[in-house]
Amino acid sequence: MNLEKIMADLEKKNPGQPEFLQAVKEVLETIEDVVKENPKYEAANIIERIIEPDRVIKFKVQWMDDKGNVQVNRGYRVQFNNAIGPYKGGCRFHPSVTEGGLKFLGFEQIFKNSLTTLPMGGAKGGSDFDPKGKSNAEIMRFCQAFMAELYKYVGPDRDIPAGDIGVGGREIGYMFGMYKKLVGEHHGVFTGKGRGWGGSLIRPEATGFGNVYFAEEMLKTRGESMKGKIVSVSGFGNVSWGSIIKATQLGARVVTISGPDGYVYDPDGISGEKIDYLLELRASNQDIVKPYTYEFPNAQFFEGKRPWEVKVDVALPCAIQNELNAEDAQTLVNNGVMCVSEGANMPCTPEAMEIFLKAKILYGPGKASNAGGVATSGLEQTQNAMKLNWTAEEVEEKLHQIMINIHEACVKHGKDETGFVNYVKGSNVAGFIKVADAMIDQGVI
Ligand code: NDP
Ligand code: 2IT
Repeated sequence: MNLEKIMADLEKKNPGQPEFLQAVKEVLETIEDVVKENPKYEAANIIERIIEPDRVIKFKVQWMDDKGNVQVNRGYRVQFNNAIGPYKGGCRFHPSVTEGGLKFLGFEQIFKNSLTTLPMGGAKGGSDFDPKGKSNAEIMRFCQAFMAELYKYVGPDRDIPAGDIGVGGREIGYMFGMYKKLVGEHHGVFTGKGRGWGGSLIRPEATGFGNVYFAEEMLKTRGESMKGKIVSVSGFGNVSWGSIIKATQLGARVVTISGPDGYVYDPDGISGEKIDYLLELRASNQDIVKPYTYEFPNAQFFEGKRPWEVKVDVALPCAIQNELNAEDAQTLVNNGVMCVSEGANMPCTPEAMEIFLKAKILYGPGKASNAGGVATSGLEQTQNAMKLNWTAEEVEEKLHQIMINIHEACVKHGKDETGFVNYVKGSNVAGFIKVADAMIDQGVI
C-alpha cells in the first residue's frame, strides 16, 4: 500500500476537504500492517474502494422564516458504505457543515459501527442550517423541508439517520413526522425517537454513558477507576451531559464544561441540580455557556479559553472536531492527565494524538469511545423490529457490555510487545477487518 500516493490522489479528488483527508490518513496509517499481511485486501483493491463514498446526496432546502422571508440552505446525506448493514449515522445541523466535513464523519462511522458488533453501515448527513436563535416553528418548517427531499433516500432497511450536533429529540420528531406523512408508514426509519413512539430508553444518555464506560475500561488496565478522579469535559450538549451524569455516578468530580464563548470551571463539581440546569441552558437556544456562572456563582468563567488548561486526571472532549490541539495536549500531559476519552468525533488534532501516544497515557479515540450512541441506536432498531420495548436497565446493561467488548477488540488489535495499548490502531484495525472482509465476500458491485 503506497500511502503517500493514495493520499495525494485523494487530495486531488477532494480539494478543500481537510477533515476528510485527516480522518482517512489516520485510518490508513494504522491498518498498513494488516493490509501488508493480508494480500487479499490489495488484490480486491479494498483501500481505494473503502475511501470512496457509495454516494453523496446533496440538495436544496427552502423554508420560510417567521418574518415571511424565504431561506435557502443546503442538505446532504453521505452514504459511505453498507457492506455490513444498512447505512447508519447521525444528522448535523450547524453553520460549519460542509460536504467534506460530512464525508469525514461518514467515513469514521463505517469503522465505529463495525466496532459495535451490530449490523450497521456508515453514513452521515446534515445541513448548514443554524438552529441558534430560531423559533420552534422555524425549526419545524426547516426539518419538514429537509425531509421533503431526504425521504426518498432513507428507510429502515436502507439508511437510518439519527441525531448529532444541533439535532436532538425535537428535530428527530419533526423529521420523522414529515417522513411518515410522505411515505405513509410508521417504522424505525430514525433512531433517537421519542419514548412514546418507538424511541429507546437510554438513547439520549448513551453516547456519554458509553464514553465513560470506555474510560473506566481503559483505567482498569492500569488498576485504576473513575472513582475519585477529577475530570474535565468540553461542550455542554448531549454528549457532555451524558458523560457528566455517568462520571458523577461512578464517583468522579467533573469540574468543567465549555461553549464557543469559553469554559466554566466549577471546583465543587457539576452534579445534581447543576446537571439538570445544563438541559435548561441547552433548551434556551443560546450558544453561550457563561450563564452557568450566574446560576452557580462559585463557578468561574474563562472567556475565549478551552478547558484543557485545568489540571485533571481524566479529560473528556465532547464538543466538536479539532477542539484539542498539540499545545492543549502538552498542557494536559504536563499536568499529569492519565486518560483522555473522546465523546466527540475527532476532537483531538493528529499532533495532539501523537503527544498522547508518545506519553503513553490512556487515549480512547472517538470511533471506539463514543460508539455507545450509535450502538444504542442499533438497540433501538432491534426493539422497533421486534415491536417491543426493553427497560432502561436492560438497554444500559447491553450498552455497557458492548463498550466492554469494543474495549477488548481494541486491546486485541492494539497491544504492542511492551504491553502498551494503542487504541487508535486497535479500533481502526478491528473496525476495518470486518468491513473489508464483507466487501470481499460480496464481490465487485
Ligand atoms: P450538541 O449539539 O448537543 O452539543 C454540541 C456542543 O458543543 C454544544 O455544547 C456546543 O455549543 C458545543 N460547541 C460547538 N462548537 C464548539 C466550539 N467550537 N468550542 C466549544 N464548544 C463547542 O451535539 P452532541 O453533544 O450530540 O455532539 C457533540 C459531539 O459528539 C460531536 O462531535 C458529535 O459528532 C459527537 N457525537 C454525538 C453523538 C450523539 O449521539 N449525539 C454520538 C457520537 C458522537 P453550542 O451549541 O453553543 O455551539
Ligand atoms: O456520531 C455518531 O455516532 C452519532 N451522531 C450517532 C449516530 C447514530 O446513528 O446514532
